[in-house]
Amino acid sequence: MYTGKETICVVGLGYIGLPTASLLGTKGFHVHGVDISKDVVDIINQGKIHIVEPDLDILVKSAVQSGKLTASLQPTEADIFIIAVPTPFKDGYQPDLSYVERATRTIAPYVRPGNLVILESTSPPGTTEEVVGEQLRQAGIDIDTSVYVAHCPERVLPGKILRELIENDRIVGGLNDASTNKAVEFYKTFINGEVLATDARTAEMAKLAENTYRDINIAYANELSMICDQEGINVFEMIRMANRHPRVNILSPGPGVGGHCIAVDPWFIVARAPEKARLIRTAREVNNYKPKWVLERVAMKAEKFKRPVIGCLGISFKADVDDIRESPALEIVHELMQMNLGEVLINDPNIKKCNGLELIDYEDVLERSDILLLLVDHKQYKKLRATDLKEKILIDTRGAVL
Ligand code: SAJ
Repeated sequence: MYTGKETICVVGLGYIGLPTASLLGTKGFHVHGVDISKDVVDIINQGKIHIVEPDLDILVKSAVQSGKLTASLQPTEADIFIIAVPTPFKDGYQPDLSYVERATRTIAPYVRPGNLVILESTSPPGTTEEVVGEQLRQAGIDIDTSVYVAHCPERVLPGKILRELIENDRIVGGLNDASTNKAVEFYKTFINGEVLATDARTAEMAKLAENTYRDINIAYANELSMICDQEGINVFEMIRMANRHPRVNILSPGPGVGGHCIAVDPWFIVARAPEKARLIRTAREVNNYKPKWVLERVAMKAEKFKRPVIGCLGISFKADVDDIRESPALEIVHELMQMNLGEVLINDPNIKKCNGLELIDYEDVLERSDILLLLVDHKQYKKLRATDLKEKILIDTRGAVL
């Protein structure tokens, strides 16, 4: 039985690993976090954070100050190991599982009989067994009788991570029943949601299916937005109307789909079943096309000016975060600069620096732009009113301005 006083080694201190590690630290566990970046390790050991997420700073500070959370470049022995490293895709949209493989190899020398090893990274079906299990096996560990190995996909929404980490139901799937039971027991010590038991492959696929469900629904909204534009219909108003039907809930169009999850995970299904995953692939293609469509709109509007000032509002992948991974807004900004239609001004209230881009004050962008291109519905931008913009042209990809 887990008492809540065990030692836990969390590998990967990013958007999932750090909130999980600090939460467990404040729940009484002794947590040791591991990351390959010395900067990240140093920042955390000072009780500070390297990402933007509401209230995470308070949690990390409290866990570090109480001595329950430490970080380093190397793992330590522990009762439970949690792997929370990235699973991006590489060329040809094939899953890149090298981080999971490397993380497992790094912890293997520290894993002892009776330990529980959990993979939280979103992974294609079979990864827990074929990558984590296999690496442990190669290190001489008997994964059938000596240790417990399970997958428990993270499901938290950036921007609401701390609440969802506790409240969301969790799916737990072990490589065998004993592993499933052990992992279920662990999650029950700190989660208020239900902990649902299954096998590792089902847990892996369920997570991919959740994000793919959202991607397909956003693709529908994005496709509607392009059709409505052609028909002279305000898509946001139309969706508000349609959603008054009791069984309809159309999502919001935007400049495309970004982030390290929804824009990536459907490809893991396509990679496993390229012939069968036709709807899933098409939804990805629709969402990937949307930034190009937005750029065409900007180019059309720019024709009215000699050399317009184009003000871009937001570069993160979604509202109220600082995360730019796979951001369609950033893709659009980069492309706009290449197109050289005019002067490009950029603001993002959550980002001060971004590889070579100059970000300036929101007021400056508002003041100087001929065309305002709203790419992210950050809360600061939602206060804008169309009537305040006078003769400026507004391209509102998110329907944020009333
Ligand atoms: N988006 C739209 N329209 C919408 C909703 C989202 O264009 O109506 C865009 C966003 O702007 C963003 C992208 O989609 O560019 C993804 O944003 P998101 O808020 O839908 O999702 P993520 O990537 O922040 O988090 C998702 C969540 N998955 C689901 O909601 C099914 C989260 O629960 C997962 O834990 C996370 O992926 C993950 O880590 O896998």
